[in-house]
Amino acid sequence: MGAMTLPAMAQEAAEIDANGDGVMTLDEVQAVYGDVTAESFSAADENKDGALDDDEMVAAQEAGILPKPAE
Ligand SMILES: [Ca+2]
Ligand SMILES: [Ca+2]
Repeated sequence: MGAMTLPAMAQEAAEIDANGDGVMTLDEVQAVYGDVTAESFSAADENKDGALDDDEMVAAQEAGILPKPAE
């Protein structure tokens, strides 16, 4: 455990973003949260570009669309 200066959300997003391109695709999200459906992903993808950025991920977690990171 290091990087204590990073917000927990940013750490989690970095873990989900397997290829490090700054956005999370459905495949990447499902690799971490296997029960996330395409429907849930689409609901979280507010700008409908087919990927979640940090803001969309946080908003979706706050809205209960996607699971929050384990505490
Ligand atoms: Ca990615
Ligand atoms: Ca998006």
